[in-house]
Amino acid sequence: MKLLLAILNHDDAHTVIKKLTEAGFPVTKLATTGGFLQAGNVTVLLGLEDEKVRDALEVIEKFSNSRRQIIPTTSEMGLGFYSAMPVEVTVGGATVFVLNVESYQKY
Ligand code: 2BA
Repeated sequence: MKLLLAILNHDDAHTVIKKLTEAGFPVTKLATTGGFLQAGNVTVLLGLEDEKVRDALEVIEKFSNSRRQIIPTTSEMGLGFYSAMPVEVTVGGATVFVLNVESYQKY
């Protein structure tokens, strides 16, 4: 058994979760925040049999899009003067970890 931990862009999360659920995958949604952008994203947990991992990854890949995002940053210009320096980063699609599950119990 595997645990998929997928970090999704906030704008894709609704569709990805809907498609995973429609395909019969159990999903738990967590509200999370990216450390770099300090912006909200969504992390989903899926526990599933090994042979279903590929199907779930296909759904996540299909409905996750990457985006260019410009963020303001500040840098020290000397003499205490700070200038706004916009930085462009590519966010996503999804960042997915596939973990081995040692044990799975329901009580
Ligand atoms: P954030 O940490 O907010 O990062 C958003 C995007 O900013 C990243 O997109 C990446 O393009 C860029 N970025 C991140 N750290 C950077 C740095 N030190 N310097 C320059 N640019 C940087 P993604 O790679 O697609 O990541 C999207 C979100 O997925 C991340 O949001 C974070 O919440 C999560 N994530 C990505 N890789 C991870 C990892 N190895 N472990 C845990 N979480 C991860």
